[in-house]
Amino acid sequence: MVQFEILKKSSDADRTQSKGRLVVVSNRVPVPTAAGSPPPGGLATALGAALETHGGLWFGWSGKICAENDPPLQERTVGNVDYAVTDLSRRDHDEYYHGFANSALWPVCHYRLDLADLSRRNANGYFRVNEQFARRLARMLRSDDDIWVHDYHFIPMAAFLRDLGFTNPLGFFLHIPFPPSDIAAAIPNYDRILRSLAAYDLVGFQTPIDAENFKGCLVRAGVGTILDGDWVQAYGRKFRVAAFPISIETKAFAQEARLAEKNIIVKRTRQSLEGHPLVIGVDRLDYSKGIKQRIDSFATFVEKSHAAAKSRVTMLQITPKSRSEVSEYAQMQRQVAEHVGHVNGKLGDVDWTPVRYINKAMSRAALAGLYRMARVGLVTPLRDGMNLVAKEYVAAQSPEDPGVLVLSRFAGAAFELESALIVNPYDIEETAAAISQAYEMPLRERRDRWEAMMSVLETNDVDAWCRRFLLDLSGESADIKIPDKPEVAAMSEDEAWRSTKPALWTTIGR
Ligand code: ADQ
Repeated sequence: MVQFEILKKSSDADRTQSKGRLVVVSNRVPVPTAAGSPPPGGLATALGAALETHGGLWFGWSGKICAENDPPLQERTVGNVDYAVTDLSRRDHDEYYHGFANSALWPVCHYRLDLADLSRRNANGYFRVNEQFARRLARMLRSDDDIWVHDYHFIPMAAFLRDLGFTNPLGFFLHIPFPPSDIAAAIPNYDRILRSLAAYDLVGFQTPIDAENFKGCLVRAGVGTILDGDWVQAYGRKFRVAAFPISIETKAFAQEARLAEKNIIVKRTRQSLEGHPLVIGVDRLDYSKGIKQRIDSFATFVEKSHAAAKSRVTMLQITPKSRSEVSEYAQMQRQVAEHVGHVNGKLGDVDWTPVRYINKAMSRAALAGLYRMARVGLVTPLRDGMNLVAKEYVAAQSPEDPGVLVLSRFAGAAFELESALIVNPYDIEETAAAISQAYEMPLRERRDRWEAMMSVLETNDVDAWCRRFLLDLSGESADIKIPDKPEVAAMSEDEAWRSTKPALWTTIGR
């Protein structure tokens, strides 16, 4: 066992900054390769920049499966950043990644108990792999490191590190939603999951509702007390719980969209449309994204709107396949493809395919250009932590002639992008009406709505998100003395919405 006492404080020579290093733990790690890597996404760029500034270590899974049971650590240093990754054995991959993370935590956190594998079969694998990762990480940690763990794959990381003697500031950010207690309690080993989250100093969620849901879980389980501000006391520890809405590289994405006219995919799409208007949807293939309902809403819009049918509006749904090894995903792929065929058969003509459905990943430049070309952006997940596509669509628009975002109220992005047309994605008629409103919206209103959303994205870009989390993490520790306060009941979902974003609350009613 690695004991804290044997970990030396790093010498001044070890440190590139006056502060300690930043250590990021995430399931996938964008290790730069000698051959050159594909351009990283916004999150990787922001975290990479923070790591480069502080000096740091990025640790996680390599994304590969290997035949060995105890695969070695693969390390690489680029600039100021050390990367350390490990493969997973087939058994670990099946139990930890596909089994518990993607077949239990993912569906439950997206409010889909009907799709969750709620047996305890894979839970042991999940905790076992987390312990292995924690032990490996422990060997590389210094006492002055700040550690930032990402997402549902690594919830137990802090608890294992605490067991190994680490008292470092430990932060956690959940990229996906956190459901209310009556749903969350279905997670196998629920109490251990709550206890594991309580081992962090700062637990970050995408929205205030997710944060309130987590606090509500602690209170309902009788293990936690809500203190003043963001403070919570549970399982004998005091820690903070807060919302940190993730964002995109707003300026860079807008710039990419401005330059994308020349992109070959964008050119080919424009030519093929022959001047007909475009509606766009972009998502990983996942049941949380509401793709089938979206296609139904678009079809209803086309059926009801004479103008839309006459102008031969086209919906482009770009959906790279994901997690095909999980049976729900393979089944969904078949269902969506069949459904698109059915809609096109019913509504299309010899020279018009109303829905173009593409299972391809695209470059960021191509996506940016396609977003900009689309008169309406359809982002209608049934449940989503944030949904960066919504933010990318807004950032990509032309200020002179912006398109309109139709956004699910169940996407975390709805908290910030109040000027989108907010819809209930389960309500096909309502969403179809919103598409129609977007399609016909006058320029003045389109500009007003876009300017309001863009100003939010310019203030809260991914760098601001990253800075805010790290400042909050480094400015506190479980040792800080805070006065005990009487328990405050967790807010209800309605109260949380109203207290945080009154304007959105009224918008949703439309
Ligand atoms: P995701 O579920 O993957 O992320 P999202 O936030 O929309 O969802 O991010 C998807 C990203 O993939 C976007 O940057 C998008 O551009 C890109 N993408 C989608 N389709 C693509 C395609 N065909 N080709 C290339 N790129 C494509 C999880 C959570 C979200 C949360 C994010 C970040 O589920 O709720 O917003 O993490 O925290």
